[in-house]
Amino acid sequence: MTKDLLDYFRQKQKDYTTETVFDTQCPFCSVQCTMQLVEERVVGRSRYKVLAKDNPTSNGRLCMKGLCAHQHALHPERLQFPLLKKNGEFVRVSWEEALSFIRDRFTAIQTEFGNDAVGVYGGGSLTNEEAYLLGKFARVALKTKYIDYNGRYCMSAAAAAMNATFGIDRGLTNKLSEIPHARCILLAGTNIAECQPTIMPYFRQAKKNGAFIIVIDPRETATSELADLHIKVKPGTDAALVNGMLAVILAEGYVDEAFVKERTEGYEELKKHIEHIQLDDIAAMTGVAKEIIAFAARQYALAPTGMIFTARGVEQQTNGYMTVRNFLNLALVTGKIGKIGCGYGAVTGQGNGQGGREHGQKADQLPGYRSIENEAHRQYIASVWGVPEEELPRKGVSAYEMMQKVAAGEIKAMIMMGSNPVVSSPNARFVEQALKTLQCFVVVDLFLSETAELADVVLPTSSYLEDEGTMTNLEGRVTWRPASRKRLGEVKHDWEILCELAKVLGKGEYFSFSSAEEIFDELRVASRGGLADYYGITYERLRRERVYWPCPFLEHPGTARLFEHSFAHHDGKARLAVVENKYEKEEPTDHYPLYVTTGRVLTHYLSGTQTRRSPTLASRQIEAVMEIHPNTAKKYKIENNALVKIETKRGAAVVRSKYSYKIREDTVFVPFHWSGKQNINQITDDALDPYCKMPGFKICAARISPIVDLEKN
Ligand SMILES: Nc1nc2c(c(=O)[nH]1)N[C@H]1C(S)=C(S)[C@@H](COP(=O)(O)OP(=O)(O)OC[C@H]3O[C@@H](n4cnc5c(=O)[nH]c(N)nc54)[C@H](O)[C@@H]3O)O[C@H]1N2
Ligand SMILES: Nc1nc2c(c(=O)[nH]1)N[C@H]1C(S)=C(S)[C@@H](COP(=O)(O)OP(=O)(O)OC[C@H]3O[C@@H](n4cnc5c(=O)[nH]c(N)nc54)[C@H](O)[C@@H]3O)O[C@H]1N2
Ligand code: SF4
Ligand SMILES: [Mo]
Repeated sequence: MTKDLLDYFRQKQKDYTTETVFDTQCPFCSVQCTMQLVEERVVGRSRYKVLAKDNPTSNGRLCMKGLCAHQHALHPERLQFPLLKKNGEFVRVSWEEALSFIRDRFTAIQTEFGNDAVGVYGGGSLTNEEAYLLGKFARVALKTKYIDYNGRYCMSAAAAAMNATFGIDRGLTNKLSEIPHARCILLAGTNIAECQPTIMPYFRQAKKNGAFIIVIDPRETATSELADLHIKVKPGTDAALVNGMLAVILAEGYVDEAFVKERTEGYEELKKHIEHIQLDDIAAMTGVAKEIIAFAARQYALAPTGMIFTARGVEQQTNGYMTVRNFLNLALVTGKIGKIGCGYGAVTGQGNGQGGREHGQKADQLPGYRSIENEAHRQYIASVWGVPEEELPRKGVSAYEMMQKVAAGEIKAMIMMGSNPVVSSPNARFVEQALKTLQCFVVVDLFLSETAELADVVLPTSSYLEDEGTMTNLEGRVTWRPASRKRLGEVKHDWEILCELAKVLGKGEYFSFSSAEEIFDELRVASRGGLADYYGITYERLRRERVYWPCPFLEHPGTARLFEHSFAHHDGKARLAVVENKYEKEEPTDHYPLYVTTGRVLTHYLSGTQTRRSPTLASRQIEAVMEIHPNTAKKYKIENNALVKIETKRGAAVVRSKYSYKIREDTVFVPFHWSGKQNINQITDDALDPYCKMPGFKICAARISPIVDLEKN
């Protein structure tokens, strides 16, 4: 080709191709991997590339969900305009009409039934700024005590347990990069390989360094492939299993006496309790041989360093709180905390599962982990917000209890921001029916989700590509998510929506923010002096680094490792707890003979609103699949890849069978990412943990039967 011709084509290419690069952070899990979306416009068409960006948490790795996230964000079904239901149909309306409608309905309902007749339901996908503002909106603009969020279904058991034992709750007590220093790692009810895949290299490195890895899970998973010992525990029995391990540790003298004496309270009671534990009983309860229990106990206790990680497998139980407390007992009696390679981690779930639980979305909480029932805390936050302390509501109730109050007609209106409980709540049919009774239901979402379908008003919000803000990742590190893509249609950011709603409700003066950074600056002050102290963290700093909280002043480096010298209780000591082997749970019966446990698969995320809209991710798994042992399947005449009806006392779901030798014969596993007939939450149990109100998603008793294949008849 001649040079002229080449120049001609080069010029032509320039005319027709533009490239825009958007720096952002994955909208999905708690690792918060960083990336660039490259948008190429070629002759009027767009092409997208995703490039991983380095950061000290995931070191430039992305999993396939992150690589595909833009597919839902750019999906044609993204909401672009406010919708109002008129005669049962959604019609496009202006923001003005939507906001006036909400103002009129909320005001009328509150005037007639009181402020608490309106509830607020948030989510762990919201940025810190938005989670903070949602809490402030409930307390200051609506003056309602009823606010809670989907993290109740996620982090509440571990959070409550850490608060009780340590006096503070931060997902990981140590930074991820300490994992390779641990010589024994206990992974209980956590499937990191599918749920936080980009942090797996830390565990692989630990193994290379000689760590002994113990996985406790009723299934073999992509994570248990790493294990030196896989304990295939009977679902729901982890608390007893740990009692067995503690019995061995105490009996064989592996207790770190000096640590226990100096740094803990409650050892005598624990010791008395553990003396009565019989390993034979524990083996019978858990389905794990006593030799295995003893072996695991010795491996952990005798290793020079060790870390324990739990996630929803042990936490989403009606004794999730007590179970986590027992894992913390294990770390404390062996002195394996507060040192390099020694610590605990509740592997956080959602992108902002950590920050979302610190700044006031929770029923009993004010920003900075302050308590809404503590007079000094109320006084401080009231002063930051410029409202009289006595006007701040008191504590409300947990997420599922709010749904019960909706069903009972006590909560008559609701605003939901960032959750899809029609798919993700336990006993989902009940929740769906309850939400239908609301006199005014407002949903703020990216899509017309299964929950948004039930709303009177749906407000369109911006995605991770468009909405700047901060998120706090699983390490307790605050991260800054840049976002610069132009918003579609009339979309507004969640925080803007809250500011505008506050304005029409006559409270605009408390919500006069014009950027996420301005909100963050108020959050910094509101969190100052609290347990989750963000005061020393600024946007300017976050643009350069990811900062661990607590970070009380500007020059503070952030706190990577907690509890080196003391715990956060007033006397500096951690609290050991007496944990029973058994707490009441739904158990299999003749009529409902199998355990069902629920969870996740690699390619889908939570209620699936987002990942089911990504062609690449959806094609990897298009429907809900029940993992079942072939022996169990034969017993119930279930063929492989066949449709199966799965029933509990609460209802039925239809899923496809998948034979697997990796699961216990008394248990089936179903992911919860699908809706309609496939929604497994139609059958899950709505019993709540009495301490933290976590539902027991991970265990219920069910029966299964084949769906008759019509073609064969
Ligand atoms: N791909 C993907 N990744 C995600 C998410 C997603 O939806 N998809 N969601 C994010 C969120 S919000 C969260 S909370 C996390 C959740 O992360 P995880 O808690 O790791 O995920 P789950 O699949 O819910 O449950 C983990 C394991 O618990 C096991 N399990 C079930 N019952 C028991 C039991 O009684 N005892 C024990 N020991 N184990 C049990 C299950 O077999 C499962 O392998 O993942 C985050 N990352
Ligand atoms: N059976 C069973 N059920 C479970 C679990 C289980 O293990 N088993 N796990 C539980 C856990 S751990 C969790 S975290 C919950 C989560 O369950 P959900 O709270 O339902 O979580 P998502 O699917 O993320 O729903 C979020 C909704 O918010 C929208 N959204 C996403 N980003 C934003 C945003 O920035 N702003 C706004 N306004 N909307 C946004 C999405 O489109 C989606 O419709 O599910 C729980 N349910
Ligand atoms: S889903 Fe989690 S691990 Fe995967 S890219 Fe996103 S943040 Fe990273
Ligand atoms: Mo979660």
